Amino acid sequence: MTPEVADALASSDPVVALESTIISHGLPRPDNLRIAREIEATVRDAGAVPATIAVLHGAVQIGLDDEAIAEIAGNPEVAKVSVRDLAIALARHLPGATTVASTAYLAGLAGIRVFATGGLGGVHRDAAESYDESADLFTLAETPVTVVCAGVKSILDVPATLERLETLSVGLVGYRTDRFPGFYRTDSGQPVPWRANSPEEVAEIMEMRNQLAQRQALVVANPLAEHEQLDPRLHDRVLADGLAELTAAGVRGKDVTPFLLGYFHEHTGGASLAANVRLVRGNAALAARIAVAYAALPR
Ligand code: PSU
Ligand code: MN
Repeated sequence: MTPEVADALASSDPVVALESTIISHGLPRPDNLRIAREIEATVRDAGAVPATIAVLHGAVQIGLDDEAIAEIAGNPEVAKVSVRDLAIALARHLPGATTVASTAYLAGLAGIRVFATGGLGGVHRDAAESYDESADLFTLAETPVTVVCAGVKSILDVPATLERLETLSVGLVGYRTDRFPGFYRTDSGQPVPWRANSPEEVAEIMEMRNQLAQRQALVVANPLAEHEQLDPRLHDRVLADGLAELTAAGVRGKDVTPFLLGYFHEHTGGASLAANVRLVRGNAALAARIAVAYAALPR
């Protein structure tokens, strides 16, 4: 853990956990390094300490220095490390970037209560045959962190993912919206059961969850503004082409999500990348404001 993060946690100052798979596998090199630093700066500007999480040199890193963030962004050998991969990457001293699942898990261990990402993993569109459901869902069912995201990635089966979140008792509120966001798109076409209108309201909900000893995550779904989203027609066309390519190329397992995100970034002339950066930065800023409001609650 960096001294800055350790100090902030020791004094109950606001800290926001950030994942590293989005840097290594979700965003194209070389822009990813600059974007990773911008996301951290966004958290700082909103009054919290960023703690980007990864595994390097046989240790869990909570907070990355310049060298560590450059390694995650630039080294193609960095593995995508979910919860089940953590111990293996650590034991072998392999560099690894943590997913939503493993970042949430490690943030929980470190005592960090708020986490920002782009979009959650979930149930894939062909799941009835492939059984492909992200480990993010299972981990969020037993990890009491608040995750700020732009819904789940639009490459997924969104209604099925919402059903799974309900079954797993993962808390879900829309941030200033009654619609579940669609990652690159403002609206996934699905409603959210509850809405929260301020960081203070989210902090109150977090506090009530503590009092109920709830061990599931709270998902705060924060949409892109409509004028910031990826053009829905371009989105739907590129997604259809990407899914066809995925099948033709026989991509499976943990390569599916990076493949589809990469397909978007290559086939939208930079528009999906711009939307992705905007939504992650929006989530980082909101997460910091929630962490600030939570730290300010009377205890
Ligand atoms: N959100 C983004 N980009 C990403 C991811 C999320 O904007 O690359 C990553 C997260 O690390 C998430 C992972 O946990 O994609 C999901 O992968 P899978 O579907 O294999 O579980
Ligand atoms: Mn999967």
